[in-house]
Amino acid sequence: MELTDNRFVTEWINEVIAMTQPDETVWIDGSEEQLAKLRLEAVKTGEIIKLNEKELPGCFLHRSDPRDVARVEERTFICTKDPSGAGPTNNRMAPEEMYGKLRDICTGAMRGRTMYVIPYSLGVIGSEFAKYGIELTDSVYVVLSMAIMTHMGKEVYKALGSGSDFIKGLHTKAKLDPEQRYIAHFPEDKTIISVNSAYGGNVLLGKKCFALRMASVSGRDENRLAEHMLILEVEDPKGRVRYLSAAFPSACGKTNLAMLVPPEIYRDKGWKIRCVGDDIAWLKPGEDGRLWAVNPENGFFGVLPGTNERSNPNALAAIKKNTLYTNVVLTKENTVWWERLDGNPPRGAVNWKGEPWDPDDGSSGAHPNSRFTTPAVNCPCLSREYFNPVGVPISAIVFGGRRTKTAPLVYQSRDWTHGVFAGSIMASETTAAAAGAVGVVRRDPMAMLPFCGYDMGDYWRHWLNMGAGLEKAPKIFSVNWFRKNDDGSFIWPGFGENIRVLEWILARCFDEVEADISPLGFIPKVSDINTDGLDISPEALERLLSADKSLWESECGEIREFYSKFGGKLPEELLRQLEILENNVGTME
Ligand code: SAT
Ligand code: MN
Repeated sequence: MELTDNRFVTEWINEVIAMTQPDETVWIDGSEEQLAKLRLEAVKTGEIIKLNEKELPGCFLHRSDPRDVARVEERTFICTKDPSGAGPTNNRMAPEEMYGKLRDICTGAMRGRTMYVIPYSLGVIGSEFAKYGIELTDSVYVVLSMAIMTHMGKEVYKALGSGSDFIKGLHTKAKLDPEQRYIAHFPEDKTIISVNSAYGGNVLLGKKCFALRMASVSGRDENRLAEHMLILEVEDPKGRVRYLSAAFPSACGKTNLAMLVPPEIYRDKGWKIRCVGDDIAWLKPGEDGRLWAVNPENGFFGVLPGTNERSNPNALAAIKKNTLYTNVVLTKENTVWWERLDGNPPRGAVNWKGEPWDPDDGSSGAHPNSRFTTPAVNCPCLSREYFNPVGVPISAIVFGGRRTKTAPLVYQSRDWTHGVFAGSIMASETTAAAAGAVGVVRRDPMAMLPFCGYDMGDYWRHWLNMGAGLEKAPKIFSVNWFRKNDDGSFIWPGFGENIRVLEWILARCFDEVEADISPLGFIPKVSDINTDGLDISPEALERLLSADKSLWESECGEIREFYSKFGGKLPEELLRQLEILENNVGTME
C-alpha cells in the first residue's frame, strides 16, 4: 500500500520502478509487526541468522560478501556540474556521465527482487534540526539496519507533507560487483545512488552519505555544520553538566569515548559521563550565541574487534538485545565472538565468512571492520538530552587522531581560527574502516576527509565564518590517546582514564585552570592532569605532552604540501597559522 500521495515521492518511485524493475514494492511503515515479518523472511532466505534467543534476545547475524566489508573511498563520488565543486580531496564525476553509468547498472537490477521504500528522519521528526530522506533498496539488511539507525517510519510522510525537501536515495545490490561499485552523491539534485555493495556505510544512505556528505553541503548554505563527531555529556561532582563534541577518524575509539566509564576514583567523587552521540553531530548557533548540537542518528554502528569489558562495558551491555551483528564469529551455541572480546576464542565455531575456524591457526575469526548495529535506547549511559529536539550546548570541540609519536596528549588552540587550523592539519594512521592499507599516516582534516561533500577549502572557510558568528564559541582542543614508547607500548592508558584529559579540557573552557604556552598552543601543567589512582610517572606525562622539533619540522613540510592542493581556496588565515607554527617550531629546543 502506498503511504503517501506526495507526488515528488511517488513520481520518483515510479521512475525507479520502471528502471530497476523489481517484482514487488513494499512500503516500510516502521511498525514492529512489519519488521518482525521481514526478519522472519530474511532468516528463511539466509540473509540473517537468528542468534541464541536466551543469550541474545532479538539479535541476528549478517554476513556481507567477503569482497564488500568496508567503505570504498576510491569508488565514492561527488557529482557536481561545477568541475571544482568537489575539491581536490574528493573524486568527482560530471552528473550526466555518472547518471549514464548508473542507469546501465540499475536497469533491470531489481528483477526477481523486492524493492523497499524506507522513509526516515535524521534528527527527531519535526524538530528544527530534522532532515528527511527516502531510501529505495533491494536489501532487507538495509531496511533492518535503517530501522535501528534512523528515526524511521510513516510519520516522516506527515512531516514532509506535499513538499520536495527530502533526499532521494537509491540503493541496489545489483551484482555486488566490486569493479562496478559506485557510491554517488548529487548534491544539486538532492540524490544519492549506491550500487553493487551491501555493506554498512556504502548502503545505509542516512549515515555518511546523507548525514555527512549531503548535510555538509546544505550546512554551508544554512549556517550549520555536519561533523564526524561524537557528543558527550559530562556531569562533575558539583552537579554541573557540560557537553563536548569530538572528531576522530573511523575506528579510532569514538564509540568508546562516547560511552566512557570513569575510573572508580572519579565515580566515587560523583563524575558521570553520558552519551549523546558516537559518530555524527549536527551543529548550529543558538540564540544565546552558543553552538548547539544534536546527534541525527538513532542507533550505533560500532566496531566490534577490541570492544570488551575494559574498553567499553556500556557498548557490551547495549548489544545484548535487538542488535544486528555483521561479520563476526558464530559459535556452536549460536552466540557471537570477536577478537579481543575476551581471552577465550570459541572452539568449533565458524568465522565471519561462515567457514569452520580454528583459533589456533593464526587467522582472525571476525573481520577487523565487523560491526554491531544497535538502537540508541539500549545504551545504559544514554543522556536524557538524547531526544531533546533543540540539542545540547557545546563547550569544547575536540579533534583527535591516531599518532604514534608526533601529537601530544592534549593541547588547546589559542582561539577559534587557530582551532580551525588544528582541525585542518589533523592526521591519523589509517584503520580497517575503509578499504586499503592500515597504519599509514594520512591527513584527515576534522576527520572529514572521506565525508566532506564539497571543496575542503570552502569547508574551512565555512568553519571560520561559523566561529566569527558565535558570541560564545566553543574552545577547541586536540588530543592523541595513541602515543607510543619506543618499545611500541602505549604511554597513556586511554579508555576510561581519558576523563582525566576531559576534566582539564572543561576546566579550561570555564577558566578554572591555568595552562602553559607551548609552540603548539596551550598545554596543561603536568600537575594539572589529575593522576590520582593512576600509575603514571610525571616524566611519562611530560613525554606525553612534549613535541619533538624534528618531527614537527617534517609535519610542517607535509602540511604545506597538503595545503598546496587547495590553491586559491585555502583561506589566508590558515596559511598565516601555518607560518606561525613554522616559526614556533623554529624556536623549539
Ligand atoms: O561504514 S561507516 O561509514 O558507517 C562507519 C565508519 O567508517 O565510520
Ligand atoms: Mn564514523
